[in-house]
Amino acid sequence: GTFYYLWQDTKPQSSPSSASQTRGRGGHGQSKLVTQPPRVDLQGQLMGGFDEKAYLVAKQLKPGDDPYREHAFNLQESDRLGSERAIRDTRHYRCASLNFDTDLPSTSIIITFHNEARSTLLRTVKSVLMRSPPSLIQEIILIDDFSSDPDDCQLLSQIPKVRCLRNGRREGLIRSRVRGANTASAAILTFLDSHCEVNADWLQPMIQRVKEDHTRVVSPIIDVISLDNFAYLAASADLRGGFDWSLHFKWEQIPIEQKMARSDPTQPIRTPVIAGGIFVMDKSWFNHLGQYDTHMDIWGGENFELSFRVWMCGGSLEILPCSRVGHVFRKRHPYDFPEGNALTYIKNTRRAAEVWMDEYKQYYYSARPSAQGKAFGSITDRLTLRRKLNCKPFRWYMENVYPELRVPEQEAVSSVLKQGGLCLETRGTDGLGLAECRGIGANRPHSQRWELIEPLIRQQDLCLAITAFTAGSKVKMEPCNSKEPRQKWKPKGSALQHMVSGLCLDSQTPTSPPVIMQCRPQVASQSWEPQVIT
Ligand code: UD2
Ligand code: MN
Repeated sequence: GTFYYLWQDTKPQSSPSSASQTRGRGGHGQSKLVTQPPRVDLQGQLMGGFDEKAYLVAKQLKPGDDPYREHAFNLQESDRLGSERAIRDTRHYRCASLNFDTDLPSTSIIITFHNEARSTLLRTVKSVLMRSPPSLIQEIILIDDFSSDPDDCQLLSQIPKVRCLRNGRREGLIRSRVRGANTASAAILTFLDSHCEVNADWLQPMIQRVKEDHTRVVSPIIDVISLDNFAYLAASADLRGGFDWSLHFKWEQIPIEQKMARSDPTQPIRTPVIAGGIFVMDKSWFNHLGQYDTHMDIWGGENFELSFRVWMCGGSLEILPCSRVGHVFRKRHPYDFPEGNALTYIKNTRRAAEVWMDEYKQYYYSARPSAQGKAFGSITDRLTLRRKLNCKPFRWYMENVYPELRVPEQEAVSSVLKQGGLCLETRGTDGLGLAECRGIGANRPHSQRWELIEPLIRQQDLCLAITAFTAGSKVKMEPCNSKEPRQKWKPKGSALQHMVSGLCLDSQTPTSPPVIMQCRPQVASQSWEPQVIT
């Protein structure tokens, strides 16, 4: 369950002295560098009678204690920062000029935690109160998942709008969030981890998107708060959520085709899965879709289950680049798993795979052989839910939402690519041409034996690639790389279409080397019949 992430740090860093500059003054492009805490009088209103000093002082690191031991981040640094601080406004500058409806609906913020550090928990709550339009915050619901000290939560309920619910036993984050959602009074739910800091205008873009279409489930860009020094670092705006077949979450680059089509950096980014911790969802949509799988325990896997369910049952997932929330990413779990970390992750992800992944679950089991035979409880209710909601098959998800996720290579089937009586063959080191079909046996450099493993058209470790993205460009052979856009092809009728340029493989005349041309159905020079050979 470790996260890895990429960040960019291109914009000028604010110096401590610039923290005193007021926002929006001067009218220069750089005037919104820092997201300010509010003026002191406003803080009084926001925090009510809550005695912040007493709350923090009661639980401080003792001299000589390892600052990483209890929370897997540097507690000393977190405590030193206090309950609020200015952070850099990490959004693209064009985000600041977006407009939102004046009558946006309010939201219930749901934060579940188990033994969170007081300083990070308070900063999370306070950043929400400070950096959100008050009218949008209906309430902040804290679910104390049976932490050792009930006061961690209880004392915070002295802050206006903050409510505290304590579990009578350890439930894990999934059932805790459902408990929070069930008592929420607003029509929109906002989930947060307990060690976050929200950035300027984080909430409006998300509520706006959900208001416009209640089936959207939206996430911010999750900035990185360093677990060592608590520096607030801008995450790259070109990432989305992805995973591998072992159901391990990862951040990945937006596919090149989508990136090229993005002219407006404020536009939402479609994402196959969400990281899981920070998202906004319409409450009735959350309930309609079956909330969460409450037989999942403690931590992990619920983000896949929710993501598959949202996409396959008629909704969508997106990341909104104009909304930024910082989160302390850790390298290990600071808390215990009653059933053990590995078994819990397997149970949860097995449930997600068994309910949602259809025949594709075989790839999950090959990637995670230890999952086979492990207990995962009954999934009857979730299968019934899937049927009742009339959700699409996982194949649809693969084809329409996450085509970049390759299914593991099947034993390759070799075939010739036949055009009339001629066959496509390689010539020399990287050239190509058409020649009389000689059938099998011929080895490189004049091989006619191809393996079509979408998206690649390969001969051993060399793959068919275009040389440029324009009509008339030649094709050649080069070392295979399934991430290389020039090597991505898909069948289109009897033609072979290059996925990114949309152009088709064309032999022109049998004597000239093949090129890519505008696709024309049925034209002989673009027809390539694969014929399996053994
Ligand atoms: C990520 C998500 C997290 C969750 C998880 C997969 C982000 C930023 N974080 O892991 O929200 O989706 O992936 O399950 O996307 N907690 C409890 N009870 C428990 C265990 C945890 O309340 O038994 C709380 C915990 O205090 C925290 C939240 O659940 O507030 C998420 O736990 P985490 O921070 O350890 O998970 P993280 O960020 O590694
Ligand atoms: Mn977290």
